[in-house]
Amino acid sequence: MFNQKYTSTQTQWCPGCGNFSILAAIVDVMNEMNIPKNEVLFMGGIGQAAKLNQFIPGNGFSGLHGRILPAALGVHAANPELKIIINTGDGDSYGEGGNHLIHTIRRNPDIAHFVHNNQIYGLTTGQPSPTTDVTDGIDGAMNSSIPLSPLNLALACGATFVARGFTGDREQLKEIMKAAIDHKGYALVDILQPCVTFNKVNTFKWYKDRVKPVDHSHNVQDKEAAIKLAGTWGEEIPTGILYQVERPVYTQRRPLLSRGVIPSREEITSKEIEDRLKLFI
Ligand SMILES: Cc1ncc(C[n+]2csc(CCOP(=O)(O)OP(=O)(O)O)c2C)c(N)n1
Ligand SMILES: [Mg+2]
Repeated sequence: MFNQKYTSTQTQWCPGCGNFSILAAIVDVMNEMNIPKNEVLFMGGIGQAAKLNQFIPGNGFSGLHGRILPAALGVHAANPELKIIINTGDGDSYGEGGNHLIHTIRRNPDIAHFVHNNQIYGLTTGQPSPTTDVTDGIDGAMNSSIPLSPLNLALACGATFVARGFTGDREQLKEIMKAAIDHKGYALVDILQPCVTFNKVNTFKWYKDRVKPVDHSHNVQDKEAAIKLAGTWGEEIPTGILYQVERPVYTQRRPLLSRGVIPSREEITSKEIEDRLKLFI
C-alpha cells in the first residue's frame, strides 16, 4: 500500500475548472518525487480547492473553513517527519483564515501550502474574496475594497518560500511544487486558477495574456526584488519562485519537539511530561 502510485479519483468540479490542472500536477509531482504514501498527509479546509485532498486516495484530513493551518501546525509538531501538503482557496486562506495565515508563516512550520487563487468564493457561488480585483464584473460590497496582495503579506510576515504559479503552465507549476515540498519551512504557492463558472473577469485568457515567468537572473534571496515582483499585478503578472531563504523550522526551535516523532522518543520520561504539563496548569 505504501509503495502504491499516487492517483486521483472522480472530482466534483465544473468542466474546465483550473483545479484539474493542479490535481494532475500534484499527482505527477508526488510520483516523480517518489515519496512513500505513508510519509505524506494532504490537508484542506472547506471550498472547491480545499476538497482536493479528498480526490487523492491516501492520507487526508479536511478541517474547517479557514482553520486548517493550526491543525497542520499540530500535525507538524507531533510528527515533524511527515510531508504536509495543504490545498485551500483564496477565500479560505486569505479571508476567513487570514489571521492563522499570518501567525503560521511567522512560526515557519514545515508545510507546503498551495492556494488555488481563483479570486472568488467558488463553492458558495461567486462572492468576492480578498483577492477579487476592483471591477464591475463581480457583484458584492467588498468589491470596492483594495485587493490583498497575498505574497507581499507573506513576505512581510517573514515567509521563507514565496511563489506564484498558473494552472495554464503545468511544467512550471510542477517545478514550483517540487521546490515547495522540498523546502524546509513554510512554503506559500499562490496558484492563479480560473473559475470558469463564477469569475468571468479573470478568465484563462486574462491570465494567459499577463503571466510571465520571472527572469532566470532573479536572485531568490533578494527580498526587495521579491516584494516588487509579488506586488506586480496588471498588464504583467510575474510567476515562479519569487523568494526562498533558510530559517529554522518551528520544531527545530522547540527542544522537546526537535527530538522527532513522539513514539520514537524513548528518552522522554513521565516526569518530563508531567513537568511540561504543569506549564499549562
Ligand atoms: C466557518 C465557515 N464560514 C463560511 C463557510 C461557507 N463557505 C464555504 S466555502 C466558502 C468560500 C470558498 O472560497 P475559496 O476558499 O476561495 O474556495 P473555492 O471554492 O473558490 O475554491 C465559504 C465562505 C463555511 N463552510 N464555514
Ligand atoms: Mg476561491
